[in-house]
Parts: sequence; C-alpha cells; structure tokens
Amino acid sequence: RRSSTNSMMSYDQKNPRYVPPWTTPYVIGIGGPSGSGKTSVASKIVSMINVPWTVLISLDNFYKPLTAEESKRAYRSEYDFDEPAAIDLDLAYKCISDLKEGKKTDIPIYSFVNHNRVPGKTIPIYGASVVILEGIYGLYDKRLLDLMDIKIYVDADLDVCLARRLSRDIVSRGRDLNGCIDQWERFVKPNAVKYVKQTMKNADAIIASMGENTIAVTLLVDHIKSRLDAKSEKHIKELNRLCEISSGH
Ligand code: UZR
Ligand code: MG
Repeated sequence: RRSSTNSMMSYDQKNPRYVPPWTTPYVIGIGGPSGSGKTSVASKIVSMINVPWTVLISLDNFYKPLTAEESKRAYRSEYDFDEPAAIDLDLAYKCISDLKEGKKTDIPIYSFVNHNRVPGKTIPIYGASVVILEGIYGLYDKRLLDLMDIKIYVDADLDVCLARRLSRDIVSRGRDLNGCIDQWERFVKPNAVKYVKQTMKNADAIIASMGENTIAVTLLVDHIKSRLDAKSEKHIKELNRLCEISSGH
C-alpha cells in the first residue's frame, strides 16, 4: 500500500477512481536585481518550453497595500518599495502553494496610482502545468524556495541595471530622470547590494544578462524540458498503474 500524500496525485484508496489534481506544477523561480533582465529571461523560457498552461506570475502583483501615512510618503518618493518587507511574501506563498496543490488561486492586482490592491479584481488561476514566479525577491523567501523545482538568478552589473531601469521608467512609466536617479540611489541600489545580491546563493543557475544570452538560456531550457519529460513519464506510469488497480489486474 502506498500513501497518497507523497504521490503526485490524490487517490482515494476506498474509491479507486482517478481524481484531480492530476499532477503538480513544475515551479520555476527567477530572482535578481531590478533591470537585470528577469522578465526577458522569463518570457524566453515561456516561449521555448512551449507547454500549455504555463503561467508567469510577477511578485510586483504582491506589493503590500499602503496605509494613508505610507501612501503620503510614497507620493513624496520617501517610501521604500525595494526592501523585502514591501512585498506580501505570505500571500505569494499561499498562492504558489495553492497552485502546487492543484487548487485554484487568486493573484492580486496592484495599483501604483493608489498604492493599493485593485478592489474586487484578481487574476484567477485554475491550475497550471508550469508556474514561473519572477521578481527581485523571487529567490528570497525560504518557504517559496522550498516550493520551487528550479531557481534561476538573472545577473547584470548594477550600472547596466540602472541604464535599463532609466529607459524603462522614463519611457514606459512616465517618470522623470532626476526622480529615477534619486530613487535608484536611495532605495533600489542599497537594497540590491544588501538583500538581492545575497539571494544568488539560493540559485541553481545564474544567467548573465549583459548582452546576448541565448546559449545560456537554451542550456537551461534543455534541462527544464528534460525534467518536464521525466514528469510526464512518471505521470503516465502512475496512470497505467491506477488503471490496472481499478480493472482488478
Ligand atoms: P523589476 N516598480 C514600479 O516602479 N512600478 C511598478 O508598477 C512595478 C514595479 C518598481 C519597484 C521596484 N518599485 O523597484 C522594481 N517601485 O520596479 C521591481 N516603486 O521591478 O524587478 O521589474 O525592476
Ligand atoms: Mg520586471
């Protein structure tokens, strides 16, 4: 007799019927400094693994709602959005655990205009084969690390990160140059040095993202594909075994 708790599937011994969740998702964690290229590595992985029900979740969705006082500070650019405490890692852990257990989960939507979660609106996810969680603190929380099948740190020199962040924030987020540089010096850079860089030691692989990194990403994707193939094989074997049990062989 086998215990269903350490199985990839739930299986009711008294009622030999195959019930969902059929499989647990493969979880990929991506961390690294702001502007290092996490989002671009993540989207390369998504398109190269080419597996249905792959979901990409950003830790940006999990910023904590601010109090009126914190919000005032944020409007004066005096609130630190770049320290680990700014992110609701408890909720992120709950969402990824739900998915890992094959349950539906609701990803919050954060508004940087109101410094609050968008009320009554979430992104519901009903199940996934592959989950990618990315953010500066993607490789920070021990509980999240334990849910991950592979942990990737995307690395670039901080001056390269700054250059990318400046062009992104000015072009896409409508910010002004002085404000961006000020925020970088006061919050982004010190936290990158103090906290983000330290998470490199939690990584299985470090991807340099200073220029062309297709070969490195391809090597990584080859590994991920082989793990996904092994997962499918194990799943099919388990299915066949359950069919044999239920047909009485
Ligand atoms: P990455 N950030 C924004 O400024 N606006 C957003 O809508 C989402 C994120 C900033 C965030 C942090 N801090 O410095 C950084 N603030 O982007 C993390 N404020 O995102 O890893 O993509 O650079
Ligand atoms: Mg990003």
